[in-house]
Amino acid sequence: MYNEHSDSRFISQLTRNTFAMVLAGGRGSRLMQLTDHRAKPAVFFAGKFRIIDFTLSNCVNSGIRRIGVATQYKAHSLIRHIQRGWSFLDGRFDEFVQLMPAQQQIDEVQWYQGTADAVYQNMHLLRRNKPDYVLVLSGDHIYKMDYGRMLAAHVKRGADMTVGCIDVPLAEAREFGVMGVDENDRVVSFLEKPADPPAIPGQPERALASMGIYIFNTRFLFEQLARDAAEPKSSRDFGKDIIPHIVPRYRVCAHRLADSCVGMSAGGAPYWRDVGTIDAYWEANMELTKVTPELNLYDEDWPIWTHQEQLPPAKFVFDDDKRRGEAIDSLVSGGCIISGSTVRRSLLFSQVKVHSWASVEDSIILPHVDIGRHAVLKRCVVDKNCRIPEGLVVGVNPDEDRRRFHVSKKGITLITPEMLGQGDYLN
Ligand code: ADQ
Ligand code: ADP
Repeated sequence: MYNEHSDSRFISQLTRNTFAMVLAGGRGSRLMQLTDHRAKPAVFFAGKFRIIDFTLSNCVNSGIRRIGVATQYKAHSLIRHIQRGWSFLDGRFDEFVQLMPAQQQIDEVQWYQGTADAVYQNMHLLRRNKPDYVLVLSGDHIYKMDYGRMLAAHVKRGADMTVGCIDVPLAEAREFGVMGVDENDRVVSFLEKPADPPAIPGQPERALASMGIYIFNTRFLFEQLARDAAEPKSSRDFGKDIIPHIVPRYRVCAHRLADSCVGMSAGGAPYWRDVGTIDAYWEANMELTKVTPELNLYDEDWPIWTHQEQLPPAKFVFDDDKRRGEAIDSLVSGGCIISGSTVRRSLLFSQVKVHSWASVEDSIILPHVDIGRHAVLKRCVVDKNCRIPEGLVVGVNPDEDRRRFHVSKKGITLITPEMLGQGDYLN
């Protein structure tokens, strides 16, 4: 019989015995110039966070507090963020976020190859922590999930490995690992990014996609990584090599996000976003300006932790000509000043200054941006540190925008300091 008390004791014991490995080394090149200088997990999101904060907060809120972050590509900004924002865990209780940069620990010829190699090369660190379970995560996605419930399901079902999954429209399934399951959600087939993905039986328009989240029994993981490392043809990737090998041979179970999702609205689909392109990034941020967004950032039971600078409150100024400085349907962070200008349906990260007569609409303005007088920004993503010149108009004439900036398929304009001739820090 279900007993709430013993069940939560059971889960907290599991989470305490788990080590989370967050893979944060991928390139994220479809975010264009936003990832020229920083890895995708370090990209800013939701007015004051970075993408990786969501995964790390899920760990901490789930009670998994031994966390490694494997970094590789353009890691400086990510490392700085983690050092500043994630050092609050208490080593006295054996809680930590540890950086694991690719350092040719095992193989002095190669950096991390695939995702499995990023874990394999850190096996000695994992071993030292003696966890019963290893939770492999990606630092690339936005969602709120209680990993404790996934761990409980993994253990109760006696699985060697459990894969987190979500059902997606069949047309989008090609970008994912796609699974087939039996009536007990045991995984019976796995195809990495198939050209012709199989549908869920009885649901011809949907497919079961891997979220790239895996729980392994530690010993089993070590055995599989060592076996794969001796395989000359392997690309050392979980999706391409490890999972297809183990599915027919061992007990691999699927766990649906809907069963562990936090704060899902009644009847709603679980929230999970890969903000991998400028359009997806813009849409997911814009969604937060709606009256009731799908992603609730205001849930006190599931706080999103981040690095936060000490800044004065946002300020809204009636300028000398009695023009109101206002922001409507917008998220405005600390240190911003909106003076005699209008901001609509936009997100202003910290220390953004909007000067008189300027207008900002449907835009994402990253930290430390200065928007000059009479500037007009519509459907833009403005990168950190840009100084928008007086009178610049963007989002009105697409051909003109395309000459100076990057314009996405859906017509979102990305503006970076380099595009404005401000790329050199000495200027
Ligand atoms: P992809 O999204 O293509 O597929 P991949 O590029 O392998 O995944 O990256 C997964 C995660 O690992 C990302 O967070 C990335 O930053 C990180 N990463 C990639 N290479 C790395 C390296 N060498 N070192 C450190 N970190 C690295 C995967 C699965 C699919 C699944 C999708 C879900 O293979 O089966 O459907 O994730 O998004
Ligand atoms: P973040 O807060 O993400 O670090 P920045 O825009 O300040 O944002 O910098 C991102 C990263 O890129 C940092 O590691 C910074 O040192 C580096 N960087 C920024 N601009 C340049 C540039 N023009 N050339 C080389 N590296 C840069």
